[in-house]
Amino acid sequence: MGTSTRYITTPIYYVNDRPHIGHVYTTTICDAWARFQRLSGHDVFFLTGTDEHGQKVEQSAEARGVSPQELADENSEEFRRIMGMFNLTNDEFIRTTDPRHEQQVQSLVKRLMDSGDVYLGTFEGWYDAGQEEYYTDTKANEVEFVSPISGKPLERASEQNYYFKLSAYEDRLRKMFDDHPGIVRPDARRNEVLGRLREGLQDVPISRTNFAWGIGVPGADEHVIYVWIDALFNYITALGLADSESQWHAQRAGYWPAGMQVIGKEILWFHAVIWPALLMALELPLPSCIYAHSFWISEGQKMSKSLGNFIDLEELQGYMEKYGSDALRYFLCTQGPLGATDADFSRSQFHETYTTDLVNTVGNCASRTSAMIGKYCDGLCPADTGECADGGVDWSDFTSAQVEAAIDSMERFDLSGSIAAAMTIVRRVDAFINETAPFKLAKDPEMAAQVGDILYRCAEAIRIASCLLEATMPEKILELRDAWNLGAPTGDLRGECQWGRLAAGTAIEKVALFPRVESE
Ligand code: ME8
Repeated sequence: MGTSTRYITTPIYYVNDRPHIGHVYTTTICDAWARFQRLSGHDVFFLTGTDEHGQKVEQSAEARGVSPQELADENSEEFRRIMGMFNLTNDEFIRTTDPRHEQQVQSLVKRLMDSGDVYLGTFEGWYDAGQEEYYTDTKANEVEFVSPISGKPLERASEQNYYFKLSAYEDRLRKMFDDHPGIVRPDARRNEVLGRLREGLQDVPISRTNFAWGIGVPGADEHVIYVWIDALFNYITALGLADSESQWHAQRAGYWPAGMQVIGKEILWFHAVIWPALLMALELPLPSCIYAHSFWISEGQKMSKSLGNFIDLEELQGYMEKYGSDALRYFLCTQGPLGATDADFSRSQFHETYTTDLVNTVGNCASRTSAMIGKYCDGLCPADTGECADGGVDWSDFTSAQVEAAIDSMERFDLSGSIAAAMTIVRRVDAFINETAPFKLAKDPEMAAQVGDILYRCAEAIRIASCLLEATMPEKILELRDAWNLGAPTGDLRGECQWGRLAAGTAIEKVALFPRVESE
């Protein structure tokens, strides 16, 4: 990726469910990435939203005695509420019931019909009428042609559907993975897709006739476009890509292709195979990266509806009230299931991370440094006279290596790696204070210049680390910026992180960023 525009997307969330930690997680990590790119001066477009069509929504609405649109309106609002609650800075919140999306989906499907990539085909199989479900021949044989649920015989039935010619893209998809191995990450996920790709691809039905809540197939209204096709298109309809007359198009078309499309691992196949094939069929460029993270589990257990153990918004709000919103963001970004393995959300782990990293490291280091500057330097940033022993560290080299590591990790969507580089700086400052003991030197007036030099290095290194941590903890770093008179971010992150930017004489106020919290 070069400089300039950066487009990042989350999945769009189903409105037949209540928002929970999974949705907050994906949106938060995307937010941290988006903020980091903005701090680096890039022109970012960050998209999230809700997936509102399909049979499940229709059924949930029916069960509640409301219309599907009413249900969608109500629950979409719940998801939109997350954005404010968790300090998320999405640039758009798309809804698939927005007519601007619906019209574009129809014109995209029309294009695919015109090019022959979507065709009307007939499907034949063994139908379980009670379940409205087809069985393959093998499966029907296994259940002896009787529905295991109702006990009634399966019927031989056929149905006409529109199909997407996925099979025609098998070779091009393989070539895509050869030419751009980083298009699906992490590696474990790419290998999973490659494994399935080797089994061959079949055309996929992309329309349904057994319910009505969806977007009609152009010219064949009794067919509703399959919710997954409708949903995948959100990533381009939000940019107005299929409506060149629209304002969305005028302002946003330039953001495509996306730099980062973040999803959970359960929807990998749709994003890593069907989505690129659709884009190929539409002759649109492919995203740079589809990143499929793993899952949060809760206190060692898989979260599921039947167990009722989803960490919900109320519980997350409880964490925010107790520890602060930035602490939750920090926990999600550093301890989350970003890689190929699941992560456990546990109270004790949360508390420990908060105490170790934020109270004892970042908070303590900033408060120690600012308190000493208050006490020994009248609250003004001392000048760097070059007198102090560096403690074996070339601070300029050391910090710039960490800055590069932090930026580089963020490019690869390695959020915890990026944060770890910033924390390496903070930990080094802590050790440096212990090694050089400015609080002891300060007892001797002759050592004033040395004390000043030590404290300059501490404050400057903390300032640089804070620039790198700002995307993850925007509120606390703003507090630090205010207390230390660091000004607003300039949009040149690398430049801001250059050693020596902190001017002597800057008023440094004492800060207490992360109060200690008692564990339960
Ligand atoms: O799948 N841990 O929507 P959805 C981490 N509408 N992340 C989790 C999670 C967990 N335990 N559970 C869910 C859909 N997520 C479709 C997507 S996109 C064109 C259509 C997150 O409401 C994760 O990002 O079920 C996952 O992919 C997403 O929520 C699924 O949300």
